[in-house]
Amino acid sequence: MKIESITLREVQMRLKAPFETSFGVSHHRRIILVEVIADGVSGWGEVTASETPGYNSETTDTAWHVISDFVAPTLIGKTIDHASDCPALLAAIRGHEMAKSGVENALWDVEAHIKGIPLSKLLGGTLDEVASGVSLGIRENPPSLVRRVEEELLSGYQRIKLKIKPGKDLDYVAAVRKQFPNILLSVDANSAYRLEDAAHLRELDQYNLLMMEQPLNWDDIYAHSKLQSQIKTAICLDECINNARHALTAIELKACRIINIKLGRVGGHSEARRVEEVCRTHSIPVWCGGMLETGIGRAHNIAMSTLAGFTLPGDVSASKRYWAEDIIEPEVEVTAKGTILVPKKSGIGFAACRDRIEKLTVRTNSWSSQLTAA
Ligand code: OSB
Ligand code: MG
Repeated sequence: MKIESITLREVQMRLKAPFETSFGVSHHRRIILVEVIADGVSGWGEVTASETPGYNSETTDTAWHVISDFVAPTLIGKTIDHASDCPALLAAIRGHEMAKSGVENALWDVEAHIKGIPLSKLLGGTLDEVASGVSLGIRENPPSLVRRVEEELLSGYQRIKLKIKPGKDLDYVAAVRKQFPNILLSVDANSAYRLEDAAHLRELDQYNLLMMEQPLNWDDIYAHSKLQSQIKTAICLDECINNARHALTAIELKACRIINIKLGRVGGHSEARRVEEVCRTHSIPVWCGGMLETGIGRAHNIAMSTLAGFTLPGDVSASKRYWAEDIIEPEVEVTAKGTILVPKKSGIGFAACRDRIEKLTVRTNSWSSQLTAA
């Protein structure tokens, strides 16, 4: 595959409803879409960085800078056999996994189109439908959260995850658990607690939670190993895991019993497959996390979730939960039993709506191999 052009577009999209986590409230998204053309075939990727560095250290603007000044100039004009050759070419760029992931994943879409197979198959996936759960933002009071949970359960979602932070935790979880004694329920703290809060977090043990996601510092695997030995609830690491080495470290330190894989956070499909393999080999279940993506990112998440290690429902839900109108055709839909059917068309299996993307675009940058040919 000769990488002939790379185009970045920043699209701005308003969320249907604000989404509150322990690190802030998100009302609208600034998302970078990546289109790569190789051997005349177009592929799409999405950069999952947030607008602020509250989840991890990347932002929409750091990703724009890193792709524009380092990733695109390195790749343009290069010929590679497989999208999986991409990480080696980008190895000199430290960190910035989300920036690299947006570009690498577009190449995976191209490769699947060239081969005429769904991306899920190119990745080695085996499932033809994936289990879907939802992540619910922090609410003003427990009763309003209980109402939201009920709506999502009626739509069929298989697992409910509640965002928590100090002061908005025990009462909320207790209210939901009381109303729904048997559902798969988990919590996500996005690094809002400290090891000194262990006794407080142990209170959550009584609610039979599937997991407690990323309670402690975003970059501290060791502290999670100390906490896991003090609580019964399984810890799931999100923010801490940027690659397969981190996953192995966390597993060997017994810092978690579950891992959430996010494509952007680990740098793209190549590394995500390695994380899945490490976890599967050590009998650690994985599931696909979400970053309030457009349909392009959702499509990549669906393809990844077909790998054998993804045995728990993910945070990949219907387009209409987030967007009045998504930028792909068809939109992502969820069945009454809470599953997403894996597309059988080639590539990501959803078409990017160019007209709509054009209307939402606020800036572009592009590279073409003709211009850089020596
Ligand atoms: O920690 O999983 C997270 C959204 C933004 C940043 C971090 C997280 C989330 C979510 C949303 O939980 C999941 C989704 O996209 O539905
Ligand atoms: Mg999380």
